[in-house]
Amino acid sequence: MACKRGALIVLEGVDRAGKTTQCNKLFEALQQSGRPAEMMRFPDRTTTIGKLISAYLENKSDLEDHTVHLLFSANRWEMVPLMKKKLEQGTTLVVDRYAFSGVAFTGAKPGFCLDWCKSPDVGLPKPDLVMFLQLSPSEAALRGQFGEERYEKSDFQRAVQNKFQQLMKDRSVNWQVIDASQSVEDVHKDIMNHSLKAMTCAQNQALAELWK
Ligand code: ADP
Ligand code: 2DT
Repeated sequence: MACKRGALIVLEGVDRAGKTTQCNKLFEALQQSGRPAEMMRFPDRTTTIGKLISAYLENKSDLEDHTVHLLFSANRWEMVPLMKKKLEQGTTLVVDRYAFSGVAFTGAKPGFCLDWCKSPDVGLPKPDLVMFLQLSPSEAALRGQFGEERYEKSDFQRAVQNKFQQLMKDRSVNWQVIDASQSVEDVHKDIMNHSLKAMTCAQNQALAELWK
């Protein structure tokens, strides 16, 4: 029999919720317990498409809103063959942002509906678990100022948070809300518990397609 597949685990949340901190901790904990794991993040700024996105986020270039949305999606699709290969080999992927950030950020711009925003990502590998790190804007502010990048403004972040709330109503996705105001260790414990469960379920299920 082929080896059991790895799980696709995504962390989402507002700016400074602790996504990167927790992706690192989950990845390390899985590796240390002998479970094959790798980390990924979107946007992946290292590819040709990712470099266009990075320049846009750093305000070094301007791109039309639909165009940049499609580039973010293309930046995920270009990784799909590698993601599928790793998952089939039994490696669990811990992913910092995915299509949900894509929809929430573009959907927060005027004139965009969620259905249009979702469509280019329909059919991507469906995560076995999406954890939303929930943190209020006031608590996020205690963790430092916004950086200099394009979307790092409080009004826009509030609109993004609303879009995430809409996306989380979708029961076809395994959303788990995590209280990100806890200590780093306590957040990690919650994340580890949900992840181990999802990894066990994933072993006996074929990889599904997102929003299909
Ligand atoms: P994100 O990737 O969601 O933007 P980061 O992991 O980069 O968030 O964390 C943002 C800041 O908050 C960092 O300075 C990090 O050390 C700090 N931080 C992360 N998690 C916690 C926590 N649970 N409690 C307090 N500070 C935290
Ligand atoms: P970080 O690299 O700091 O996470 O910021 N974004 C992300 C989108 O607008 N669309 C997407 O599809 C994705 C994955 C969120 C990246 C910024 O880009 C936004 C913040």
